[in-house]
Amino acid sequence: MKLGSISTIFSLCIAISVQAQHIRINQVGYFPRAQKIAIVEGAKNQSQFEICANKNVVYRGELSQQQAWDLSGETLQIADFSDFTQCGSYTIRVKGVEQSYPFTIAETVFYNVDNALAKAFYLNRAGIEIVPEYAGKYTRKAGHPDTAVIILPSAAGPQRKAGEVISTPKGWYDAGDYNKYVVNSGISTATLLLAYENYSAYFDTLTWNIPESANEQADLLDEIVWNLDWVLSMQDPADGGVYNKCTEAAFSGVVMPHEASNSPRYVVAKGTSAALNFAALTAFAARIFKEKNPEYAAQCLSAAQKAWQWAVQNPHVEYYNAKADGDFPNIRTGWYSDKDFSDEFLWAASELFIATHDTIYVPYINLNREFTIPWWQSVEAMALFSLYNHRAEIAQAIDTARVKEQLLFTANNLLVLQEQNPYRTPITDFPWGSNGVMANKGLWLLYGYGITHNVAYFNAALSCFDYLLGRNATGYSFVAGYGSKYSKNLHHRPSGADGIAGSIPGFVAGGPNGNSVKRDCGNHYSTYAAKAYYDGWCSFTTNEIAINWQAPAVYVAHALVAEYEKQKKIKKN
Ligand code: 9MR
Repeated sequence: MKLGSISTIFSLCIAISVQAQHIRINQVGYFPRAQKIAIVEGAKNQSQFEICANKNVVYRGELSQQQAWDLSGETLQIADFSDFTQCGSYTIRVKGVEQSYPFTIAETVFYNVDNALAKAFYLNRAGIEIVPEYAGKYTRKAGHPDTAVIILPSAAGPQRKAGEVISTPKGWYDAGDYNKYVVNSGISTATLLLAYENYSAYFDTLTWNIPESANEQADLLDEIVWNLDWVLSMQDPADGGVYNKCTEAAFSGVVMPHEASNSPRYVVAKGTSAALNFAALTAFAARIFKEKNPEYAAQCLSAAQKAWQWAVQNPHVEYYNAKADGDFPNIRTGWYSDKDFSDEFLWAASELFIATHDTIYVPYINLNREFTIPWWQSVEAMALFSLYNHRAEIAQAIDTARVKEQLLFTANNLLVLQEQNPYRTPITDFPWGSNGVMANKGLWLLYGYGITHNVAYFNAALSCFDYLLGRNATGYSFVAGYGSKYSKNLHHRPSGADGIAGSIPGFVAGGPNGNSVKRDCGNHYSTYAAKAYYDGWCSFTTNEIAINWQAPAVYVAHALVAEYEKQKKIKKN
C-alpha cells in the first residue's frame, strides 16, 4: 500500500541499531516497474513492513506467512512491494527486527553493476598490461605472455614433439588462478556469445571502456575475441586435437600476474571434452562473425570441423593431469575432467549443424535426454539454447517442437521451485560455484520468458539476480563492490596481491558450497548449506571467482535490463 505522495509523513522511521542483517534485499536495488521482494528473517509476531525514505514511512505492506527453510535453518517472511514504483533511495523496516541496508529504485539501477560485471573479463585478461585509462587504480603489468609454452608428452602430436614450444597467447585467466582451460572457456565464452546473439541491438549500444571500445564492434564481441584468439591457438593444426589447458605446473602463490610469469608454462593432453568444447564454441563464433568478419568466421568454422573430426576419432579420451615424466613435471592445477561426452557431442553437433546445415551432425542431436542446468561438465542445454534461436532454419531436420518443450519443461520446474522456496529463488542445492548455477537458472528462465511472454518467468529470473546481489541466506551481495555488504576477500590472485584493500569490483564469488564444510577454512562455515559461505581468501570452495560464473551473471544482468527496456516500450505504446 503506497501512502499518498512520497512526502507523506505517516510515522517516523528512526534507525534503530542498524545491523541490517535480517532483512535480505537486492542491495543494489530494484526497477521501478518490476517485481520487488525483500525477505525478512526471524520477525516474531510481525505482520507488517514499512518502506522509509529519509525518516518518513512512504509505504506499508503485509508480510507473508512465516515459512521455515531447512537449508538455512531460518524462519522467513516475504515483503512484496512490487506496487511501490516511486524512484528514490529507501530502507525497509520491520518492527522488532531492524532496518535494512539502503537500496535504490531507479530505471538505471543496474547500470553500474552490469558494467562492472562485464568489465571483469578485461581485468582478468592474460598477456596484456591493464592500464589506468581502463582500469583506474586496478592497473597491473602484463603477465603470462604464453609465447613459449612447452608441449608435454601427453600433448605431443605428429608434428609437435614433447619439449618443443608453441605460442598460445591472450585469453582470460580462468579464475583465481593464472591458468587457461579450454573446457571451461567453452561454456563461458559461448554464454557470452549467446548473450550477444539474443541481445545484439542492446549490446551494440553499450561500452564499458576497454582498449577496443573505439572500434566499430560491440565491446562484448571485442572481449570475446580476446579469449577466442587464445582458444583457437590451443588446437594442434596437424590433427585437429585440442589441448586441455595452458598451465603452470602448480598453482602460484598470491602474487601479481607478472610476478608469477617466470614459471614455465605447459600445454597438457588433448582430450575429447576439450575438442568438443572447442568445436562448439568456434562453430558458434563462426555464425556470430559471419557477416562482421568473414575471414575470422571461416577460420573458426574450419577449426571447429577439424576438432569435431578429432573427437569422432577419439570419442573417449578423458583428461588426467600429467604425471612427472623425465624432465617434465607433475601437473597439479585444475582438472575439468569428464567421463560422459554425450552432452559435449550433442552441443558441438548442434552448433556445427546450425553453422553448416550438414546432416552428418543430426544423429548426435538427441533431444530425448535429460537437460540439466548448464555447467562446465554438462553442456547439453547449451545446444537447446542455440537450436531454439535457429529453429526456423533447422526445422526440417530437427524436432524444434521438442526443443521448445525441453526448454519449457525446465523453465516450469524452476518456476515451481521458486514459488515454493522461502526466498522465492529457485534453489535446492549448493554445489561448488552455486552462484553460477543460480545465474544459469536465470538465463534459462529468460528463455521461458522469451518463449511465453509470461512475466512470471521474467520475475523469477529477476529473483536469481536479486539472489546474487543479497537476497540470500548469507546476506552478502556476491558481486565485489556492489551493495552494502559485499564479498571483499575473493579468492582471486590479483585482488589478493595488488595491495589495494578489498577485491577488484565486479567479480562474482562462487557462492555457498554445501560440501565445503571444514574443507579449506577451518570452522568458518555454517552447517546449513545455504549459508556455507565464507568471505575469506582461504575459501577457494566458496569465494573464488571464475569465468563460468561471471559469464552467466553478465548474461542475466544485461538480459534483464534489455527485457525491461522492451517492456517499458510496450507499456508506453
Ligand atoms: O568449478 C570447478 C568445480 O566444479 C570443481 O568441483 C572444482 C574441483 O575440481 O574445480 C572448479 O574449477 C576450478 C579449476 O579446477 C581451476 N581454476 C579454478 C576453478 C574454480 O574454482
